[in-house]
Amino acid sequence: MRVLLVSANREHIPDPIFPLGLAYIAAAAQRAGHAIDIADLCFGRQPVRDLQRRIRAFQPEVIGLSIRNVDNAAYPLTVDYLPRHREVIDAIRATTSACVVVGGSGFSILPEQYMQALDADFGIRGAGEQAFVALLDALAEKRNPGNIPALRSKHPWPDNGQPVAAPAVPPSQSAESPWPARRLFDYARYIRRGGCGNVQTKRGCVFKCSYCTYPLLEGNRFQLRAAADVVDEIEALQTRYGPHPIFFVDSILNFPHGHLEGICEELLRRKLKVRWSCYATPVKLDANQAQLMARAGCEGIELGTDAVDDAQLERLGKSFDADTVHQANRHCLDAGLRVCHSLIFGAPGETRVSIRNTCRAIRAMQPTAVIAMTGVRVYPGTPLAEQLIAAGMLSRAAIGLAPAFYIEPEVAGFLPAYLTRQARDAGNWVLPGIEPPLLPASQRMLRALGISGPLWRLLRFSWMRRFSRSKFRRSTTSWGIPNPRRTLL
Ligand code: B12
Ligand code: SF4
Repeated sequence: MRVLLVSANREHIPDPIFPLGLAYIAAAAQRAGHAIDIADLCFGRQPVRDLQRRIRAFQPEVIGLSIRNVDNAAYPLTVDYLPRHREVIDAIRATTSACVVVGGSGFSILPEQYMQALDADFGIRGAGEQAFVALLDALAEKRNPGNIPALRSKHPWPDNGQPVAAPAVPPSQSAESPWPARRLFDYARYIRRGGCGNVQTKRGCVFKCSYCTYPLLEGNRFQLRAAADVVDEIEALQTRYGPHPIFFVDSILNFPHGHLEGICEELLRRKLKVRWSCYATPVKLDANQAQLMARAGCEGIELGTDAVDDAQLERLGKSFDADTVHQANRHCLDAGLRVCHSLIFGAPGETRVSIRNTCRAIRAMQPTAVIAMTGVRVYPGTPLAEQLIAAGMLSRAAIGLAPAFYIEPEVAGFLPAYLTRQARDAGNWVLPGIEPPLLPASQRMLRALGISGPLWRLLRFSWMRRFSRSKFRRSTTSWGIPNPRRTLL
């Protein structure tokens, strides 16, 4: 079949992100023998018109639309991407009668709601490689695709009715899975404009943090790739596109123990000089692990700390305590790694005391940077959503397309001003919901100067701190509109 794959993401903040998921889908569909073309809406001046031109030229039978983000997950400056996704679907419908299949992490968080809002023909929840190919094959043969796990459909099937909507089945991520088909995209432009490429070494997460969607999106067990296969992919990327930093998109790279170590040792064995960064958990992040990461080219890690107060960590369902955070932070700084702590303030049970404890502890740890969220985004299917529903604070129907946030009422009035003061005093804090980190123009300028890798690393320099305070903070993102439609629970 002729299949046009469309990446709808136009967000450039904190960086334009290469659509890795869609590149996996492209590779799988191409390997299955389908003719693939790509429309990436990230960079064009008139992306929707470009898309229509591409549709007219390629005449696709199927359009696969990738929706990565539903909103920017930040409060109070929430940016909702749904109107732009609707604009894309409307343009597709106005140009072609091709069948539209929607997927991606954004879609997968709210599949039923998105099916309705976008009036798509099909949707695929979770990992899409196998399901998309199975659907294409069925459409090509004009037969009922049967019980494709994770499939959502608008159409009743002529023979035996609707396919059964089974829960998403975790993807197979074996060494035999084709690597993402980056050559069909302008990957080099993402390196130039976004400062890094991206690679996935595993899927899933076994932890159960109360608010987190990652286990729902990727499965609650790990599916690991072999270290040699991961490093082959990195090596091929460096050869084809020249040396460039890599962000590992895994939920957390340093767990389970041994996986990251295997990749680092393989990078060292091949003497591959590549700078990389990742998300990590403080769990079992000891001196050996930090030193190995630093030797293997790691330039910075984003620690999913959330809080540095034992009671609050427990309420968030974290699997570590404040002491573990302190130790992990020390091991990383001692090893020469840059550390960015991600924090969430205002989750259920938060008090002024727990907020102050976290802020005091973070100050003492002297990390490179801090990204602090005001309030917690409530996603359907998470333990947090279930907890709020059970407590009668939220109805299931209320977690819909309008982004929903929770801020503990006791601290709701106090939090924004307090965090703003903390950020101003420290200089290396980013508050995405209050003061978005960068203006698109400033970020473009830094990239044009040849600065690559995560930009939060620069917050260790006083010039960057001054620059970011005076020039970077403005209430906008590159293509979203601050949205009053969000709900505060
Ligand atoms: C790594 C990551 C980042 C990194 C990316 C670094 C990099 N260079 O790649 C950073 C930190 C920069 C980042 C930033 C942001 N992120 Co982010 N990120 C992730 C994360 C952990 C992994 C994304 C990824 O690459 N996955 C690997 C690929 C292979 O998987 P995938 O894209 O899901 O694709 C699979 C399926 O979705 C499906 N699929 C994809 N497309 C299609 C299309 C079709 C047709 C089909 C059938 C299937 C299909 O098949 C694919 C292969 O199996 C996800 C959470 C997660 N676990 O998914 C959040 C996530 C995508 N991010 C999210 C958000 C909100 C953001 C930000 C807006 C945050 C902010 N305020 O700054 C920004 C936006 C940046 C931008 N320009 O878009 C949200 C999106 C949900 C939402 N609320 O909208 C997620 C889901 C996390 C969450 N809160 O739940 N992010
Ligand atoms: S916050 Fe991190 S460790 Fe916790 S469930 Fe999500 S991905 Fe896993």
